[in-house]
Amino acid sequence: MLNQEQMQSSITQALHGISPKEATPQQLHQALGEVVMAAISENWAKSTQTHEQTRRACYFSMEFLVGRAVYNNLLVLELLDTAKAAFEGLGVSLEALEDIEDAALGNGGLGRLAACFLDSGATLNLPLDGYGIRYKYGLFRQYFDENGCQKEVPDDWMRYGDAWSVRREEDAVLVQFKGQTVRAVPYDMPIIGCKTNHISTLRLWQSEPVQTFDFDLFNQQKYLEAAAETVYAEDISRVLYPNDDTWAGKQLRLKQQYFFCTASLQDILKKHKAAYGTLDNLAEKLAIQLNDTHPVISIPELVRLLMLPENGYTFEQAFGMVKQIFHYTNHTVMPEALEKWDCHLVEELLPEVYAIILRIEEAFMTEMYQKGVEKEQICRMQLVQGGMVHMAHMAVFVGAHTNGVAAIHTEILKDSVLKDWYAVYPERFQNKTNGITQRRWLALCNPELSALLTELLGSDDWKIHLDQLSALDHYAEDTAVMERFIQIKQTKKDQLAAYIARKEGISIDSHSIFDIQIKRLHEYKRQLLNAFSILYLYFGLKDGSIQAFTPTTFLFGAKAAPGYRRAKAIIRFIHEVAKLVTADPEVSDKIRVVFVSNYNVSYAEKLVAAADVSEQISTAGTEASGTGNMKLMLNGAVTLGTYDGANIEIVEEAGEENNFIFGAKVEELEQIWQTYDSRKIFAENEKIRRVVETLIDGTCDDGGTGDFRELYYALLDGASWHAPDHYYLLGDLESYVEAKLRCNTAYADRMAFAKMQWHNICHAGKFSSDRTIADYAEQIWNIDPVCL
Ligand code: 26Q
Repeated sequence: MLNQEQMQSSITQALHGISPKEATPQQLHQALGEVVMAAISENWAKSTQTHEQTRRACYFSMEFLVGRAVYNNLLVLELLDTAKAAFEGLGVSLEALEDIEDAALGNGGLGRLAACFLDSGATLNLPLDGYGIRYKYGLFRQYFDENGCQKEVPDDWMRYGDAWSVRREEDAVLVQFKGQTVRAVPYDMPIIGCKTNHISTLRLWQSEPVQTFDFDLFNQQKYLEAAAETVYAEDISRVLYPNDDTWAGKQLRLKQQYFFCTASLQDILKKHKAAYGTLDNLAEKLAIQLNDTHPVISIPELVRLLMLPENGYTFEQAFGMVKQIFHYTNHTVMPEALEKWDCHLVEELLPEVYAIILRIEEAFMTEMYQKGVEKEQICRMQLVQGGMVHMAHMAVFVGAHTNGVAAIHTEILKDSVLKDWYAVYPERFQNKTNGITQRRWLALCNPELSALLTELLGSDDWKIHLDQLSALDHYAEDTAVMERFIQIKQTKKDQLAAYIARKEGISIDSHSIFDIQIKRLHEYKRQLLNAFSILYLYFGLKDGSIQAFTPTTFLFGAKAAPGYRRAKAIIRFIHEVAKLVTADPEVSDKIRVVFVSNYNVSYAEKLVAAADVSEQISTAGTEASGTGNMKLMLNGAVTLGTYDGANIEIVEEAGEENNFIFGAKVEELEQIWQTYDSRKIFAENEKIRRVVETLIDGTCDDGGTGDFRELYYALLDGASWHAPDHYYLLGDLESYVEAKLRCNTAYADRMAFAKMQWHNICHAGKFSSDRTIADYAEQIWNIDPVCL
């Protein structure tokens, strides 16, 4: 493709006279981006054309958490070594690009999943493209003040340009709200397949004014007013909402949703007409996957567009097409996350769309009566209910398929959350267990382990066939190989320790166990349970009830939604625990606690590669799937977790004996809740009481805010919206600590522990997003690979 010399001279050219040694990392990045983008442009254009001329799938998502593009793109193009050499040839280092910011256009799991899916689609040669929003500000950057409180700063990720996007002025479309019209301008990012020439597209829409300036106002010297339209228009794609898993009925959020949905649909229809000269075969050529309910407004919008005079379909015709085109993925069972929009808000902003929603509701009622569904059940199922539009109901009713993201999650959908729907439309429900791309989450983040795997397999085909790792399972009995694995893990831990020393100013012992919990901060994910278990160990070590203990570093990485008080209180509490153990010479060589700041995709790449133990401790039945669990497994961490989400399938694949599973199961919890009394545990179990009391007895200081006391009462007395200890922390604490200690003891035999880790790596094949996407392609989208 490009050799070192060509790359070197192209970069020099792209620097436009700036000498490489004087160039900033951002300038080097920009230049390298230009060079690579030019090199792929032909394959990209060909792929785009092919997609437009075949049955294809579009992934609609409010979030694509792509992370840093530069290293990944070089990796899949097999240009990493070339680029390294070229940079060295110019007297600079490729590592300078470590300073390049992540594109954090997503919150967490759902957004990162969308990015992994596009990566897999490109690699599998599937005609699959992504559509979303080009937020000016992605997820906030996080730091902690001197008290361990989270502070947020805007993430101005394009400050120095955006080397991996192309603005496509010619594809801009208009978006109309009642009383406001804006222009949607697409920026395309290439999604480069691995070991193929195929390149897919992530098309992100940016909101701009139709007219930049009101010249009349300008001439009247009303300068602010003259520019007001610009400000209002740009508001729409200005910032990513930083909550995940809680819904708030904000008008701007609805505008964002409609903005990118209509822009994407208009774009798809335009391209379809150009390719086929008609929309009659639209349903034959198109599948749209809705990433949660966030893009569900697409459903009435597509009906509306098809009914426009220029397209000329009746409601019945349009609705018939739309029912075949859309498919819906559910990502959560938490009631507080379900999107319901106030009818007045929808009608006010989008009167024509609202009218279509009412017609869909009519069609729903007709169909239910036809099917003889009971009246009460129909009422529970209505799309419009209590003055709200229930987006999940619309998605299941109109969508051809509905899927959950792990086996247990799909079962929960079928027998509780969407039970009424499953009874009427059982054939619509499917499971698609999530996956992750092994390109970023092994090849890129762990080249040392990758090299070993490639050597043992005699090829690096595992990069596109992760199943092949199962052939390496027997090396668990090969001491020489295990010793090399242990050495590699040590290298990754050394590297992480060095990074943490530099970034956080904290030195950790890289020979201790690295026990890692990295994910968004949520009560249901139970970071507080982890903190409690650490305190339990701490007191046990101090009073001598725990004797043998391998030194462990407990690492946390998490962002809390800025308005989520309890989540922020938990962050502060963990900082307090960290202070407590660090300051105590009796234990500080046994336990260290570090909360890393600004956890993001690039940080995750370093953490997953270095982990020994993967904390996946959500209350059974709350985590739909989890995907971090898979990333850690693939890099040889054992799972310390509950029977929840994909953990269940992970231990099914890798063996319960190679992981540490604890806690109440979903079926058990149903019983337990009938009589659960956290106060009773608190009263009867002295050790648990000791731990929980640290919230209020002065051991940990919340700076007089009362935030820790609030956590304390939530556990013991509950609140108006939740029963006491709603996530069963006190109930699971003993069995959790027991599992943690078992894990700690197991590690003392480093060789035996390495074998467990190795088995996890070798059985991670199922969790490649290549498998997930091949299943979507075959069982939902009905699309085939393309040839260029
Ligand atoms: C909705 C309305 C208004 C504002 C924000 C939101 C919003 C945004 C993001 C609601 C939910 C999300 C994100 C949810 C999410 O990330 N869910 C996770 O999805 C992963 C991929 O399937 C799963 O692995 C996780 O278990 C699930 O929690």
